[in-house]
Amino acid sequence: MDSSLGNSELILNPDGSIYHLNLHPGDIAHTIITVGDQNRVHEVSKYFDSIEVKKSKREFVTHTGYCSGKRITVISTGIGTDNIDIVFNELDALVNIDFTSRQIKSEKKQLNFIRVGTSGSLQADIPVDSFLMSAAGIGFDNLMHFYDSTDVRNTELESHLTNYLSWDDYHIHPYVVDFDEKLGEVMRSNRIRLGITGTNSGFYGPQGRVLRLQPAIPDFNEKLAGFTYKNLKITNLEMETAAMYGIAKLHGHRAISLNAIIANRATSEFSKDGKKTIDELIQYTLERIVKS
Ligand code: R1P
Repeated sequence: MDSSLGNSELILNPDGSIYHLNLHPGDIAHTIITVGDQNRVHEVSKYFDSIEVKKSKREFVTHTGYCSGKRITVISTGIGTDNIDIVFNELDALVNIDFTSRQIKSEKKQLNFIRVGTSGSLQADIPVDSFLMSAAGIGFDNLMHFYDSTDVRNTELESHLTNYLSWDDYHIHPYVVDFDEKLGEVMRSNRIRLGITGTNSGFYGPQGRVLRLQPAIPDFNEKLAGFTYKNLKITNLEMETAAMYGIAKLHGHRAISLNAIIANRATSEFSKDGKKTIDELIQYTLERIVKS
């Protein structure tokens, strides 16, 4: 039986690059920083000593270069878990699928993913302009339910949360995936707090923001903020972490999500200089990658 991947499944551009990312195998390093905003790619790569690859398509901008002797890729994912599905599957394909034979390689390469993103805190005591590392991601979107993913999920935390929320009427089935502990150790310091991150499929209603539309679930953020598991609280909301943890783990890669807290939803504050906070998190991240 022909086990090669069909043209409609592994889609390559006429120049042989992968469909959405426009990248060839060899264009990426094994250490990959992901950012949401494509303009943030340059904010990371400006600290590189040299840049050897600069490619883009749609919102997916990639720079690969060297930072203090370490080869690093920085790529923008755009917003949301739907984009994470595309970016993470295509990055894995670049290292673990032979584009000529269209066969999955027998020897797998492991990638390290580090998200440098922004997020809103749900806890009054986690101030704007602080850093937060996601010990786990709770996906309120459905992405991981489309994969055979039970083995990589923290089903114990999932059932605690489901019992606590009692949201059966809302047809929401949160999935939970833990961070990679080894990468967590590399990125950890007194400067960065640990928490459980909620990932949702929108910025307004799905994160409890009310402008003109009324929410279906009353006190969404307050309810999340009240949940505790093994001394960790749900600390923040954003739109990528749970999916990146899930897809990375399913492929056998490592992933860690680092958040610059630029909003505090409990106190209604927003950072006066979020750009500076993000820049500090970028420098923090690069320092730790280079040292590792
Ligand atoms: C929403 O404004 C976006 O900001 C956060 C959310 O996860 C979402 O992608 O992260 P980034 O700043 O990394 O994009």
